[in-house]
Amino acid sequence: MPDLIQGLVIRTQAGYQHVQTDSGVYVCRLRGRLRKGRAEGDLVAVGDQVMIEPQPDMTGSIEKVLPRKSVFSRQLSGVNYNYQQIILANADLAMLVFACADPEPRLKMLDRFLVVTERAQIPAVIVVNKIDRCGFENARSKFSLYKDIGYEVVYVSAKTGEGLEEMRRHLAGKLTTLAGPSGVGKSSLINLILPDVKLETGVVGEESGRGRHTTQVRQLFELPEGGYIADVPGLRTLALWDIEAEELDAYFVEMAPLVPDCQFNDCSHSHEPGCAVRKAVASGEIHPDRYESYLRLRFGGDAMEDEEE
Ligand SMILES: Nc1nc2c(ncn2[C@@H]2O[C@H](COP(=O)(O)OP(=O)(O)OP(=O)(O)O)[C@@H](O)[C@H]2O)c(=O)[nH]1
Ligand SMILES: [Mg+2]
Ligand SMILES: [Zn+2]
Repeated sequence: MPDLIQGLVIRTQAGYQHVQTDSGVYVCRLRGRLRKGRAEGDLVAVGDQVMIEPQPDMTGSIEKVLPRKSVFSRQLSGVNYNYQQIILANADLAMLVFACADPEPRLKMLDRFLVVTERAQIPAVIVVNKIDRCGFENARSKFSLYKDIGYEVVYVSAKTGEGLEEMRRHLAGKLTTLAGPSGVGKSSLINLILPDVKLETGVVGEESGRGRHTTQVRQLFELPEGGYIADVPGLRTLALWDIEAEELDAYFVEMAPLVPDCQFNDCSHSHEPGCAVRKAVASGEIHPDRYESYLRLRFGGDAMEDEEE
C-alpha cells in the first residue's frame, strides 16, 4: 500500500475533486468502494480534509474523508429521495450575501439561511452588497433588525470597494463560505478581495430581477492573510436538512431564550396561552417579520420545503 497524503478539497466538478496538498494539487476521484450503495448525501465536498493516494501524474484517488467539524448543507428532494447536498464542509464562517437591491432582498430566505447556520453551529455574518445602488441608510433600514438580534451586518459594494476592509477583517485564518441567492455579487466580491482571481460574473435579468446562476462550481481560494474563501453557485432554494419542526424555535436566536418561559413545554408559539414568544411579539421585542418566518417554516405546508419562486 503506497503512502497516503492528506489534502484539502478545493474544488469539485463533474465527479472530480481537486485536492490541495503540500506537494501540489491532485485531480482525484473517490475510491470506488466509498461510492458503493445509495448515498444519502454528498460523500465528499469542498472543504473536506481527505487522504489520497497520489500518482506521479498529479492524479489520485480519495481513500478516506476525515471527520467534518461542520457541514453547511441543504436538502434536495424528489419523489423518491432525500439527499443532503453539502454546500461546504468544515466552514468556520458563513457570509450570507444579499444585495440591498437588484435583486430585491428576500428576508424570508435570509431567515432560512440563518436557521441552517444556527443548526450547523457555523457563525454567520450578513453581508449586504450593492449599497452603491440604494444608499447606506436605505440598506440599513432593511437589515438593521438582524444587528438588533445579535448578528454582525456588514455593508459593502463590490463596485466602489466600500466596506471591503470590514469584510476582510472577518476572513483571516478561517475557512469562509459565501452563500446567497444568484446575482447578489458573491463572485464580484471575491474578485475584489483577490485581484488575481478573475471569476466570471453575470447580470441580473431586467425583467425577472433575478440572477442567472453564473457560477457553476464550488471552489476555495486561498487568502494572503491565511484561510480560504469559497465561491459557490447562487441558491434559489434552501430546504432544511434534518431539522424537526419542533426544534425550529432553537434556531431563531431571539426566541430561543424565551422558550423556557412559555407555559407549556411543547409550546409551538402559535396559539397557546401563556406563550412568552407571542408576548414578545406583541410588545415589539421580537420583529413581526421574523415571527412570520418562524411560523412559515413551522407550519407552511411541508415545513421543510422551500417555496420555489
Ligand atoms: N451596482 C453594483 N453591481 C454589482 C455589485 N456587485 C456585483 N454587481 C453586479 O451584479 C451582477 C451579479 O454579480 P455576480 O458576482 O455574478 O453575482 P453572484 O452572486 O456571483 O451570482 P451567481 O454566480 O449567479 O450566484 C454583475 O452584473 C455584477 O457586476 C455592486 O456592489 N454594485
Ligand atoms: Mg457567482
Ligand atoms: Zn410559546
